[in-house]
Formats: sequence, structure tokens, C-alpha cells
Amino acid sequence: MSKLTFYDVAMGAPLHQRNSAVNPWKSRLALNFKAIPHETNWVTLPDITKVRKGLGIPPCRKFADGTDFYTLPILIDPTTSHKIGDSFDIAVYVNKQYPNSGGDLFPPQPLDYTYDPGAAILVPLSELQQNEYPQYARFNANVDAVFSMHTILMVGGMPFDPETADEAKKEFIRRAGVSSWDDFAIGDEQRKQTLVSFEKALGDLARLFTNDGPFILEKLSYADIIVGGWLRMANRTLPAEEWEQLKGWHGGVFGKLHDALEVYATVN
Ligand SMILES: N[C@@H](CCC(=O)N[C@@H](CS)C(=O)NCC(=O)O)C(=O)O
Repeated sequence: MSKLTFYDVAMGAPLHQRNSAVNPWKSRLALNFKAIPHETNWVTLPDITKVRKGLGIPPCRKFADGTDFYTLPILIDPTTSHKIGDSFDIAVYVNKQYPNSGGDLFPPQPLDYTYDPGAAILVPLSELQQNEYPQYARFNANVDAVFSMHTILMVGGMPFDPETADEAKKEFIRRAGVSSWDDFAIGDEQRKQTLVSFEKALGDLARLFTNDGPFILEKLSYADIIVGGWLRMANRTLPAEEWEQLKGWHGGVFGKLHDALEVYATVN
């Protein structure tokens, strides 16, 4: 197979140590698990719309106001000329197109986990449109929801590229409808409470790791990678002591999963 091209969000230098966007992380872990040869094209936040439009890939998200939201990851396969612009679709594609390479991303399993955020999520990460592997698609949406509801803990630690940080922050401020970057800051007390809520909310998810980990089933599947992508983001953006706490919650299942995925975290 010829090398595939993968598009990830460029944060500051060194790029391959600061990449922290969750959905590209899910795809990177999946590509490495499937042993798919690829190289990374790094795109700064303000350039994503231009690059995605330039490749002729329609958006797969919408902002709260209904306008198009252009995102990464993107995967291009020169062998088939396929261009895929959603992390879930990327996993489905490589699993089907290259069944004999690497492991199976989608072994059948119930993935019985739901999270009720109790409030609307500002900009949902994915529409539940995938009819392929519905258990995994539902799981993806629920895991996205539980982490998204607590990303306020991670926003302050996003490793922006100094060159484009101001522009990127301005865009985040616009989307959230707040007036300045400082509006994302939370005080110590609110942080503590949010951490308590985060730990509690992750309890039901932790219970799926019945073997005591590191994976939900005996073997790694895309379900572990969905959680693992969020853990990569948390690792890069949470203050060190909070990351250590998260690793230890619920018998250490998340720490064990994160460490077990290290072999698939290589940046190509
Ligand atoms: N459903 C899409 C969502 C992709 C997505 O939200 N990507 C984020 C990074 S995790 C992005 O590109 N954000 C660009 C921005 O915030 O401007 C997927 O799973 O690929």
C-alpha cells in the first residue's frame, strides 16, 4: 500500500510533542494500530477551513448558529483516491480497506455506556449519522459528551502555536459567545468542583474495563482508542497534578489504558 496522508492540527513546536486535538489523536492511534504507513501534514487552527475546502471535503460539523465548522482529521489514500474527513469514518475505512493489516478495530461488543450531560453541549462533536458499527458510534458520542462537558479544565492548557495563538483564541471566544479569553478561566473552587464531577462522571465508563484493563475487551479495539484519544488530549492540556489524579481514578483504569496505548502514539 502507498503511504497515506494524514492531517492533524498543528499546535506549537515541537509539533509532534504538542499535538493535542482529540479526534486526530483517535485517528493516529487507529492508523498505528492498523499498521497503516502514513505521513502527517500539520495545519494551524486558522488554516483548517482553507485546507479542507481546498481538498473538496465537505464539513461534518456545524456551529451552534448552524454555520459550517471545518475540522480535522482528514485522511487521503492515494491508492483508492478516497478522502475521508471524520475520525470515525477514518477508522471504519482503514478497517475495511486493509483488513489484513494490523488488528481488528471493530470486534463485536455491546459497549453499554451512556452519559447524560444534563445540559446542552455547546457544539456537539459528531452527529450520530454513522450506521456502520452502531454500538461503537453511540459509544463515541457518549464518550465525547462526558469529556466535552469537562473540557473547561483543559482549555487553559492548550499548547497554542505562538504565531497563530491570538487568532485562534479570538475564534474560540467568538464561538463561545464570551468577551475575552479570561472568561474561560475558572477559579480554584470551581476547578475543584469540576474535577469531582469529572471523576464521578467517568465512573460508569471505568466500569466497562471489567478485566481491570488495560482494554475493555481482552484485546485493544476502537472503543479503547476513543477513550485513549481523549486521554492524550488530557495529558497534553491538564496541569500535571490533575493529570496524575485522572490516571489514578477508579482503580487506575485510565492511566493503564493511556500507558498501554503509548506504542501506538508514534507520530509519523
Ligand atoms: N466529527 C469530527 C469532529 C472533528 C473535530 O471536531 N476536530 C476538531 C479537533 S478535535 C477540529 O478540527 N477543530 C478545529 C477548530 O476548532 O477550529 C471527527 O470525529 O473527526
